[in-house]
Amino acid sequence: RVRVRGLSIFRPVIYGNTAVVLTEKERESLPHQDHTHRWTVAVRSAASAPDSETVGGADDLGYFIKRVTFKLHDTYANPTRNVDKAPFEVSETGWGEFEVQIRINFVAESGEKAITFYHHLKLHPWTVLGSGEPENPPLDVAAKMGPVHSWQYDEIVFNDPFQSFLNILTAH
Ligand code: SLL
Repeated sequence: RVRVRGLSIFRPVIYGNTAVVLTEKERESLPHQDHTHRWTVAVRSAASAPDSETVGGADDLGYFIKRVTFKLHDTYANPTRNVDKAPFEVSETGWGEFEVQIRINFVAESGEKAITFYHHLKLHPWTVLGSGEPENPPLDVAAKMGPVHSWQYDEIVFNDPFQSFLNILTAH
């Protein structure tokens, strides 16, 4: 296996979450009635043109990512969620914000070690109300403000990649 010395190649990604306030009806139909939000945490390509359905490109990371492990807060049942194909995302309901550990494993041909991102799951928007200080508005106000989005851009860099992995990367 031959490394291409001196070469760096990167793939741009975004990772983060969207969240919406549950309606009264949705809350009543859930096993956990204290849950207030539905959210999706995801890793997506930043290379493809965004479409109207999703932020970023949902489906084109699978050629170099083998698995994404989302480690949720311990209050969730089975907090370690493995996703083995695109779209690399987890959707849940809940009531609180917490830090999600996002571990990315690359395809075996890459010979690359896993990398880890951390994302603060964002549920509550900020507004400036009467007091003049930024604050999280009450749920009914937040519901009218629409979905919360919290995304970060990053570039996954591969240094001295194996020739075979470079071929995979550049074929896409
Ligand atoms: C907080 N430090 O106190 C955070 C913890 C935990 C969020 C937030 C649902 C868990 C379940 C859930 O939203 N956990 O399924 O009951 O704000």
